[in-house]
Amino acid sequence: MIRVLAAFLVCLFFMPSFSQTSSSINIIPKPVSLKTKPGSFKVDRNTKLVVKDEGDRGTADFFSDYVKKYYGLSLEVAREADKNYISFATKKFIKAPDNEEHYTLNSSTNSVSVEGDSYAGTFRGMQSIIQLLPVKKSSNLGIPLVTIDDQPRLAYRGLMLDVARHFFSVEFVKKYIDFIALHKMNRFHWHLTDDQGWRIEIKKHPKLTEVGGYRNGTIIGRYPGTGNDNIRYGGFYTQDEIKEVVAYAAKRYITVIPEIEMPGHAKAALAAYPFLGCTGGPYEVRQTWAVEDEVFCAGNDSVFALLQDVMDEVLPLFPSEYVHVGGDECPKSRWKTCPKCQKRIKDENLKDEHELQSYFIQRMEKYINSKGKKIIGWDEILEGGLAPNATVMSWRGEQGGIEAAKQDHDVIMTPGSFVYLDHSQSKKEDSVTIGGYLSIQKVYSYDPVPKVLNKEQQKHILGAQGNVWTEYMANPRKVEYMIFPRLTALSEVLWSPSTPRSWDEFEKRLSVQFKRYDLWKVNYSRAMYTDMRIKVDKKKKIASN
Ligand code: TNX
Repeated sequence: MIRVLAAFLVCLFFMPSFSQTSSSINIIPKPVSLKTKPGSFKVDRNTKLVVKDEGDRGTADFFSDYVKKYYGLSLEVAREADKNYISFATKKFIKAPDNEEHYTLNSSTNSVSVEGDSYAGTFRGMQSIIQLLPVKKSSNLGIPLVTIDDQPRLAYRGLMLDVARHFFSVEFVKKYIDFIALHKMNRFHWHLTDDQGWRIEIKKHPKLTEVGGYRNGTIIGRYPGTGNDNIRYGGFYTQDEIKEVVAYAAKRYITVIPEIEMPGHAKAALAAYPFLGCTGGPYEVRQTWAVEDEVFCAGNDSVFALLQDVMDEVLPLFPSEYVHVGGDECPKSRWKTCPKCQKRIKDENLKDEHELQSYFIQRMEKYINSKGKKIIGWDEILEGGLAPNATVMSWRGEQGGIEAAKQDHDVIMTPGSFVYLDHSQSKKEDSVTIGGYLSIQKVYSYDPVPKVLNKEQQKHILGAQGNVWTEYMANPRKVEYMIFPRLTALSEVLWSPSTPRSWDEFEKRLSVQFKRYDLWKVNYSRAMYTDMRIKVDKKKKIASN
């Protein structure tokens, strides 16, 4: 007995205790090719971060900030070193590489080096080094010896945040962008306007934020609610703050795509400028959730003039080639009884209000295209005819995306049943959510490229995105809880080859990632384990009956 106990204690002592050894590499998303050797590289205070090209400086800075923040170690950046260094280098290409986020990573006892095909590739490779570090604060910072050759499967790997239903500070938005970066994702879709709030300063039309940025209360509980808190709520980002966020994201090779909703989800704008609606108001910024009947009037040219002014200020703030114009959930009831809208239908020879919606989007697309940018719209923009150059975000399942790809349009997949991170992640959720049930296993099982499309059509699937609608997320802790761990599963769906893929193998790496969440001090859901326990208990019960 004593011998058994002694053997157990010896085992415990030698157990890696969540630090990584060459036999347990837990990188998520899983690299395309990974080889390990015994041994490790030790990071210590004398380790230099070598950067030969100033373009890789930001990557070294991100790494040194991370090591300082989570392990309390300050590392110096240097031009060169002959031993004990981590180098970040980018290949110089004559022509643009096929997959610019490709990188290689090699570690030896002497050094660690990442080489990217582009600065972005080098940055993504640096994220793999981060994932090779121990998940507990430790003075022994070992990096296992590996050879990695890696690149993403999909070019568009996004996460959206709705800041209209609830407002989030610049500080949290930056943190959110870091979460995206830490998962090797590259798009931040910023849902900036909706019925419940207009969140971006427009200098020519200041009331959009002065009035549209605030509501006089919010419903309590799940829609339709048990009352209203009657507390004034709101906020907005100044254009300087927007620039700050865009620059912060760019340093992480993340593109920010703004969304300005039209013709529906516009009540906050109507409250600010009532002439924008069909009835002329008065309107209030919406205090409850669900779909709103009051929308932008499609028969009034002044509406288009104002929205063009908005675009004149929004487009230059975002280097993104895309602006998202919404297009979803636009009830047609007001248009049906609005003389101006009906006149427009007649004058433009439109069949019905669905075609009027297409007219609206196409007119805005023309303007946006003339400024050198492209539009993205939710899949409702297919109804009544797709705008000629539009990219479709398919959210009501995949059908809209499939249809758009067949019509030769680019597509971003965001189907509710796989990537809506506002849905419950447990059948017994302990806080209010919008409903539904989206387990992490289901997210992990997703393949954004539909098999019903042929090879050419599949090329139109740029990638996919997780959507975070915040009706029931009133603070950052709740957002963290809803995205973790499902975001981690999504990152692998987007980056790693679709085969082989095994939930059981992923789950082992994920259990280590949970420790990393602890290191980051983020809030996350453990529903995955409690739900499994419920399943096991149920099975046991059935077996014993
Ligand atoms: C539908 S997805 C919406 C949002 C809601 C969301 C809640 C989409 C284009 N529109 O306005 O917040 O459902 O899950």
